[in-house]
Amino acid sequence: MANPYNLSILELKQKALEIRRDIITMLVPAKSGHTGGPLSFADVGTTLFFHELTFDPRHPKWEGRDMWFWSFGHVTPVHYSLLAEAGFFPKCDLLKFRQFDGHLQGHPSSLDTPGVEVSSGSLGQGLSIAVGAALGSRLDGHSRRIYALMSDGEQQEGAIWEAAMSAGHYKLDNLCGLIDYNQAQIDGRVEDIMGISPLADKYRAFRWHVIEVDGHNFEEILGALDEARHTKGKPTVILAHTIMGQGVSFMHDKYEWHGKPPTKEQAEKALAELGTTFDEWHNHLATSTEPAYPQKPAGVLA
Ligand SMILES: Cc1ncc(C[n+]2csc(CCOP(=O)(O)OP(=O)(O)O)c2C)c(N)n1
Repeated sequence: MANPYNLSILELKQKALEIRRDIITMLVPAKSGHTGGPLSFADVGTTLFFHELTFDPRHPKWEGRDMWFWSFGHVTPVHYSLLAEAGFFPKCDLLKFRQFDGHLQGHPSSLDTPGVEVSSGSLGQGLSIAVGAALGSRLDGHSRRIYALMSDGEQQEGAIWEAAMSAGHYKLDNLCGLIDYNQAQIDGRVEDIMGISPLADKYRAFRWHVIEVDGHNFEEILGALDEARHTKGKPTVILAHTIMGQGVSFMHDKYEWHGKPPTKEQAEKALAELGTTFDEWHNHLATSTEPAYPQKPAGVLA
């Protein structure tokens, strides 16, 4: 089992930059959608898709794949960009985000989009689904790993804690939770709206192994994913400390960017900071009409 890209840290940094360019560019024609959370999760997401997960984009339902359940559904700009960059569909599709003639809905739909394991948007459900998949995989004797991608705001949902209790009780060491801990949510700071700290202690009390990392430091993210894979007898959760809007100075740590897209002018400013222009990156996406398949597919074609 291996990731089909297996990028180096230098390559991961470049890919994360491209993911941020995709996010900003696709939000302009959409005229709606989320910007802040996708930018904060871009580095963790890139590490997962381009170093950690086992999958074959030619065969999204390949039996040998790892499974990732995207519980905070609203961050579709980063979710779809990762899937497109990884080859699940052509990158030009990103320009049809949230439009009637595209397959990329505002919140992810497993019926419409290859690589979306489960539809989401209603916060707090992904960990329960992941626990079921982890138990099922264990029953089947399958060695795949299960990843539950969550946000900090959604830790306020009660269902998370029933699922966390089950995962600890059943010692699901094939399960890894990742939390985008950017301290921001839809209308303010998480600690002001409904405090979730001490989050690490809470998960430890529910019998999880807890790792805290700087979610913009690739060495730390890689180290944590490796440690999670080697942790036996309990599930692992990685608290990735991130910054809302990371990569764009005027969005940095501003919860106001939770759920609005940039205007064309704001996108130009953001893309200049990301080393390109709107026209250049839009043209790059528009002309990428074939899926970017990996040179070494992990799956059935290997
Ligand atoms: C069950 C449920 N309640 C409320 C919402 C509305 N909602 C959408 S995003 C969001 C904030 C969640 O916080 P977080 O995911 O940490 O936000 P981000 O870091 O992306 O700003 C809320 C309350 C929802 N999608 N689902």
